[in-house]
Amino acid sequence: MDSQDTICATATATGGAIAVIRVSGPRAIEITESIFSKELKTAPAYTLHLGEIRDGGELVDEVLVSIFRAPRSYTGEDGVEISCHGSAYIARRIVQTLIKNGARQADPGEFTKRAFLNGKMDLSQAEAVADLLASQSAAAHRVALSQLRGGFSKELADLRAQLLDLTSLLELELDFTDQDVEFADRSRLLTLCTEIEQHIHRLTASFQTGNALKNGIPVAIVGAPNVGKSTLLNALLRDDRAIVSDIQGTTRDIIEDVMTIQGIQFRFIDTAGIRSTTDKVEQMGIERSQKAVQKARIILLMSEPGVPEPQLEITSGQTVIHIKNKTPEFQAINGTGLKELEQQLVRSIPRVSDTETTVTNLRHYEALLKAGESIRQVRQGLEDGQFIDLLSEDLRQCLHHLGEITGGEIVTDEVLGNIFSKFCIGK
Ligand SMILES: Nc1nc2c(ncn2[C@@H]2O[C@H](COP(=O)(O)OP(=O)(O)O)[C@@H](O)[C@H]2O)c(=O)[nH]1
Ligand SMILES: [Mg+2]
Repeated sequence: MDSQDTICATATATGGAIAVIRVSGPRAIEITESIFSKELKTAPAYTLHLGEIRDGGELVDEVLVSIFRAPRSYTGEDGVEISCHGSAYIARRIVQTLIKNGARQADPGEFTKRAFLNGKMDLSQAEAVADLLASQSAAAHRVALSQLRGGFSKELADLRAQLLDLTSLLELELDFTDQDVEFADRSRLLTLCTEIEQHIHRLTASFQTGNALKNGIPVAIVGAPNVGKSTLLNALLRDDRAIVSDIQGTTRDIIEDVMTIQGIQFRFIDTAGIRSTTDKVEQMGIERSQKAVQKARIILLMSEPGVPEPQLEITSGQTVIHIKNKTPEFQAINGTGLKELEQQLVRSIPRVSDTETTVTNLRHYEALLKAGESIRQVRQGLEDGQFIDLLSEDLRQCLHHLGEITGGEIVTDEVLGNIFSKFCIGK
């Protein structure tokens, strides 16, 4: 990718009343002017211009052109946004005309990539742009927006400052070890180190919730055949999603769908009733159910009078909600008790704090795990009375992994490619 290129792409989805074509790069204004009915060269930043787009002699559309000038634009470059009538054909024609006149079709995420390369945002903020576009619930939206606005970046900068403090304290001691003097107070080093370790740990711990919020909290509905699992799924989804019948073994595969309750997205998973069976297909379904149960964050364990709950192995991060169906208190079939169940589901999810960072991105989580491991080694070394010079390498590693998140450290083209190729074209 040549950052000297001028790129263009349609930035809006098809089907709207207007479409917006984005142009960015050193020749953005000049190229647009060459197909526009008015002069734009001297147009000040943030002005709007009504005029016509022509392809050769042919009128394509009457449009509104907005002017942005470097560095005060999304990408940090000169930019133009052309609002035209919302026809996929018109938008395509305008992009083609721009290309004919010297622009290049943008790659997915290329506008945001340029914003990152030009220092308009760090890597974690660029990733938040994609999360924001994909957000399906109020909670996911809130986390993405906070990350986009630099909440996480600020926290990482604080951590970095603490680590640099620790480094200089260590180096101070290193200067004096030659003279056999124990200079810096090891307990002070240890306190600082433990604080950093705990801070990183809090961030990695938030990933479990963060990741679930982004993709929907997995909730498995489990119980013996015929207790009403599929009926409950349909009730929760307000939809006839799963087949309900009084024949045991009706649900043979897992069925899942998402539903947002009070701003939190849940991913409900109806499982095949767990029983011993000789039917090969049903047995496969039961095995899938067991896997789904292992991955679930919440388990709705269903029974009915006279039918016991199946025995399950529950792991520490899982919440179990017991439901006794076909009783006066709960009837999946007519929605009795459903509101209370939904309240219970919402209450079982830790509220996303507005002040504390919630990590939602796997790449960030992995970098934080590595940073946490490095700082643990430093702490261990301090406790064991290891030589200081052996610890500075681990400290450097810790800084390096934190730097990977914001892109402050050198990030490879492969990492960048991975991140931005997931964006849509025009973003
Ligand atoms: N009386 C009553 N019957 C129910 C209720 N929920 C489900 N059923 C019936 O129980 C049978 C099995 O339901 P289904 O949802 O297929 O159970 P699953 O095998 O656990 O998925 C069906 O005949 C349902 O109509 C309920 O709340 N009350
Ligand atoms: Mg079923």
